Amino acid sequence: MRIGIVCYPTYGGSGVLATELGKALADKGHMVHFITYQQPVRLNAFHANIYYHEVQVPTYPLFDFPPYESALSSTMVDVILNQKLDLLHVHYAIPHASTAYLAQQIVAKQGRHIPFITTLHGTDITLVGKDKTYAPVVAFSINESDAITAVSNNLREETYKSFDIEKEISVIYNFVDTSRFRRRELPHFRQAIAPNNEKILLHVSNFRKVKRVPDVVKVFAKVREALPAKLLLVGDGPDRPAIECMCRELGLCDDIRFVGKQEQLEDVMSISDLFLLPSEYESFGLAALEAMASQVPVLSSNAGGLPEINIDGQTGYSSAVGDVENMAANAIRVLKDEKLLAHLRQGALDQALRFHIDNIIPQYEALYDSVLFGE
Ligand code: GMT
Repeated sequence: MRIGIVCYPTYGGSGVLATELGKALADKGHMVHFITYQQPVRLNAFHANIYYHEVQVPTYPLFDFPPYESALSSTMVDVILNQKLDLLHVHYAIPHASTAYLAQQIVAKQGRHIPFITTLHGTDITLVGKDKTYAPVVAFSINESDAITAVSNNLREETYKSFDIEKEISVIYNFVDTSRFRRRELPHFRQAIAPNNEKILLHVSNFRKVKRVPDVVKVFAKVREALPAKLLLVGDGPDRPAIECMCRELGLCDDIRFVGKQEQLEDVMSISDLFLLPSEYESFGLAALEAMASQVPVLSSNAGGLPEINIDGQTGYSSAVGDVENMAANAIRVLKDEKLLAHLRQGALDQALRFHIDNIIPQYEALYDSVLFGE
């Protein structure tokens, strides 16, 4: 098939997932055309079946807000017609579903039918999407999609609760490439971070309010009182300056390391002992799944789709949102008990294998077939 993929090309989970999906489809012989405003971060090697089409957004003195959506729809039209795409798969509803709808209408005038599939990822529904500034366009364009998928049951339910959706939303879970995310011994790296064999806790996010990064630091402060430990904070975002202040105020600067955005996430995961994800909401929690594949147990909140991924007592533990005491108690218990840590490590790996890329890609291919051929 000739598949157009539209996504955010940044470090966010939806862009990562869309890029990994495109790479896997290309490996299976499909022609994949990425249409984005910059090269997706995980699209970092040449592949004969992958094409990248950059959306150019010209500036003009009249534009306080250059019309990105129009540029994106026009680029979609160009790629659909010139690359003879069979279908479009757009990730994150805003604005990709409405721009796909517009492109579909434009090429229809030229006698071409192009179906589009919308994959809902999380805040496109639960936070930004249902804001009344966007809601009518989001609801309309989801309903106009030829197929709709959500990355967890929880997100599917949230979408039906938030919008008047007339169509079936299929759940296709996110996936992980367990040959890339697997635990490897990296003694030099580990030694550099934890020279006295301290336990290593890890958090990866875009440092937005919904991630509750202050809870990560509060949990770590309690762990640090109980045992020698280091905290790695991966990623960047609006809350980072406040978190840096918090570390200074708590006198934890020597034990907390901000490592910024990381491409070699699998290495960071390989040296970690526990992954912390105390989010206010998480449709899925892709980074938690990547941690599990690296045999890192997860301590998460029980918000959104997280209980579908992180099974309490098997792959880690889950706590109520904001229950820092409970999360810290779990962390201390796990880190002090090597047997329990080993049990959770194995549980995490077993769970990650259920979300193995090879189990999920055929579900997308079957969906494409059903959209194109009604099978
Ligand atoms: O909302 C975000 O944090 C960004 C968004 C994205 O586009 O990366 O993340 C969402 O999609 C990911 C991939 O499906 C999920 O793993 C995240 O749980 C989800 N984030 C939220 O629901 C907050």
